[in-house]
Amino acid sequence: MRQEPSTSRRGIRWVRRARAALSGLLAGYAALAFAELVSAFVRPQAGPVVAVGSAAIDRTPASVKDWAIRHFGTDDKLVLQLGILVVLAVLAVLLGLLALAHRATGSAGVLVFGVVGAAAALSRPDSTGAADALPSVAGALAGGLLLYGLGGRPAVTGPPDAVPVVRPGGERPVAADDTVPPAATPGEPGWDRRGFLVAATAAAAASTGAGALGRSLNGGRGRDAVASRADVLLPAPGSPAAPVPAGARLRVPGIGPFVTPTKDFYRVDTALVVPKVDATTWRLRIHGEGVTRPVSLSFDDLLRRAAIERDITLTCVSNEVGGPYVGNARWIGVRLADLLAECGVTPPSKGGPADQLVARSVDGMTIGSPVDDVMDGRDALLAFGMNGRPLPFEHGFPVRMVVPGLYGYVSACKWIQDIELTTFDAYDPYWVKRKWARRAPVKTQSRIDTPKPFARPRAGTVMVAGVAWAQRRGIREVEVRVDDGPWQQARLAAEDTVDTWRQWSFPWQAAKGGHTLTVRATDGTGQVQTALRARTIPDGASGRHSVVVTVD
Ligand SMILES: Nc1nc2c(c(=O)[nH]1)N[C@H]1C(S)=C(S)[C@@H](COP(=O)(O)O)O[C@H]1N2
Ligand SMILES: [Mo]
Repeated sequence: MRQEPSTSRRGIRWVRRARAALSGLLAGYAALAFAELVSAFVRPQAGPVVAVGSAAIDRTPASVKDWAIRHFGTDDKLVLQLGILVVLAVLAVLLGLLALAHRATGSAGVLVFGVVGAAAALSRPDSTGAADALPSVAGALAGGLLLYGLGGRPAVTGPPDAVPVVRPGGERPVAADDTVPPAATPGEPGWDRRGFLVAATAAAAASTGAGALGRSLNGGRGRDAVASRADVLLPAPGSPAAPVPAGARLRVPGIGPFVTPTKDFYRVDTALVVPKVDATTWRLRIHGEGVTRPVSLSFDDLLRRAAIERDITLTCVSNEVGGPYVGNARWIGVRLADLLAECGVTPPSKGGPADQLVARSVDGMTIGSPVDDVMDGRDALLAFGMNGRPLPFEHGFPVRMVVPGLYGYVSACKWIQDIELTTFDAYDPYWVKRKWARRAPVKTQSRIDTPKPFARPRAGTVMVAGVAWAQRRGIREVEVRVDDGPWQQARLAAEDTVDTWRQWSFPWQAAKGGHTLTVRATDGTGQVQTALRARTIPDGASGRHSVVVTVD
């Protein structure tokens, strides 16, 4: 048949393309695997995916970050890393195809990714120096060499185990095993099919081995930290939290628990790899303007101080009206104000030179709080315990700040290692550089936990219930409105403290049909929660939570 040759040529072209694409993917895989291995000798955070992901997080506009948090919640980091991997896979395939036509150029393209990864790693605020570039560079070299090698043309077009035999008489090389299919089609560059398969399999196996070794070494790095956490004995607080009043917990099905279980406590941070800090080597430095007696404290130094225990509701500025980024926990730690006073710090309202306290974490986060707020008598904590246990790594082990009444991004530095006294004029911390407000006290808010949006309760008495919070001011009243009806008093659970949220419930005589339930709170100063809607940026969402239900 006439068509046959052209059909098989087309077939060969496709085989070559498929091989090239596979070579690209393998090169990308090898690059990431070897980068993982090398990162185990530098720091896991210096690995290219984490470095590029973190650099992307740092550069994400506030609105996109908000969108990501809204849509993916705490999974936003997983989604980001998967996204990076998908993009890398596509680019790897393209580089493989490029290498088919321009072997050196395609292979060199892999090195460009190494440069990008290295630049990202070096640009991180927690970068510890030039070594952070090594994982990306080493990975890219491995990937580039592999792509070059897989595109290579062996000396003869036989399978690699078909050792060419050159007879003394000078005959032409012959394949040692003539059952092997004939050598690659003339003109096709590179390995024959079997040679390619062997080389590709070997490369995949070596990469998998390198990556697995890197993984396990990286995992091992955290062992000291895990051991140090297991060894922590929380001190009995000299000033325990008053027991939560029995009336503070409502028994309404569907309402969030008064104390948020640690495993359900929201998590918001920029860390792609949760920092694992060894408490035995951890230190906290306090220094800066007006600090007449700077100190560097160990974890044991902190544990030896008088501990206090407090119930404090923590809120994220990214929480939408009705959103989940708010939680209430029992914290144990030391009073930050006492420590600051011992260091000679005077709040600006009493003539001190520094009005901003900048907390720095081991992962380079900076969080600025007003010195006046931290020292005004509220229970601002350097916390090492949460709900009776040492802080979980996700929530800042070994030590974090917790300041009642301020959103987390201006107060609640996790994995803290440094406190610097400075001024708002002199320094903008991480989120302020990204257009969030310098000062952000928590806004009065209330939320309907039950019924859920679009629920279909039966007509009759329906329990509407939820929480309301206005840390520092407390909650005085909660009201519910059905459709455009009058505001009606909800029953308030007992108050634990002004720094904790308050549960409320409202027995609603529900008539059939569609209804909108709306809630509003009044804080301890008599201020009614505003109906004015504000976005989360720059200083927290406002407006009232509504839930639409259909009564059957
Ligand atoms: N080191 C560090 N601390 C941080 C953050 C962060 O990104 N990095 N995020 C802050 C924000 S925005 C909030 S709301 C709280 C959340 O604390 P949680 O994750 O324990 O709930 O941590 C704060 N502390
Ligand atoms: Mo936050």
